Amino acid sequence: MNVNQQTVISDELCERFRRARRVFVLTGAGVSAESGVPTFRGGGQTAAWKGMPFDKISSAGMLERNLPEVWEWFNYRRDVIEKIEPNAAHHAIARWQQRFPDFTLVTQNVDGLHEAAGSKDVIELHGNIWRARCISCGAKYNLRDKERAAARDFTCAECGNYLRPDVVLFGEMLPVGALDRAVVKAKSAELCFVVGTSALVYPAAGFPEIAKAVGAYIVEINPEPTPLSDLCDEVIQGKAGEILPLF
Ligand code: BV8
Repeated sequence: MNVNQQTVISDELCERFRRARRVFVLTGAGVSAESGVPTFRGGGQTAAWKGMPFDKISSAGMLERNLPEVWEWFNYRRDVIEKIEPNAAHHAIARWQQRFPDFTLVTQNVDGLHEAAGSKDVIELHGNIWRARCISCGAKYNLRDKERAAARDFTCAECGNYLRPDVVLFGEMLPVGALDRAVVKAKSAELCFVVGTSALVYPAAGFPEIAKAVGAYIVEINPEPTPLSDLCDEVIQGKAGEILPLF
């Protein structure tokens, strides 16, 4: 173990990390911050769009009232993140998946960077900004398809109705399969990492509480304290891209 690792990671956590079999990781926007993806809160910034706070433009109500405006917001964000690469935190988490027999990665992020770093079977709680779906027949479309995205062609090839971003907006239910899988895995976790989330959005922020209730060791990695910090067994104040590669 190098000196830096010793100053950052407790012996207890090192031993647990070495012995663990069932590991649960929850990530938020902070894990993509060092890649250059703007976070929503924290660091003195809040994402806003034409003066609207992001949880208003990214809401079920706005989608019903003004789908074109929601598309403009998501088109802007795809343009911002299109050339962004995964960072050392994403790569470290992808390596962990090979290390533990029962590894679960649950992300609140919609940027697709975990998959780009090689993580498999990622539970995307809030969907994916690179997918669109038809509001009536549910057909899905890949927005990395340059032509469709450039043409801003958001009509369904199957039924002709409108497409929407395949992302969970505020006030919308999470994908049932994703939610159920995450709950089952949180309930069997021995070691739970909470990386780069302000822990304000539910039900995602509830998973560490579920893991804690079954005796998992909870570790938070974030430069700033969060409402979850007091629940954690260990809080490592730092950047994900610097801390995770130390394990
Ligand atoms: C729902 C997609 C049922 C859109 C997003 C209790 C139970 C259930 C629901 C609720 C509840 N209380 C309130 C609700 C409603 C709401 C909610 O939670 N509101 C909060 C704000 C109070 N929840 C919902 O609506 C959810 N739906 O529960 O369905 C239902 C239905 C109807 C009515 C009631 C219930 C749906 C939530 C999903 C919303 N969609 N995203 C889009 O992307 O535009 S959520 C959005 O916030 C993003 O996905 C984001 O990931 C997520 C959470 O934010 P974070 O990821 O934590 O990011 P943030 O910027 O906040 O923080 C970054 C952190 O990183 C900071 O702490 C910072 O310090 C740290 N950081 C910075 N740099 C680094 C770093 N960390 C490490 N390294 C660094 N380098």
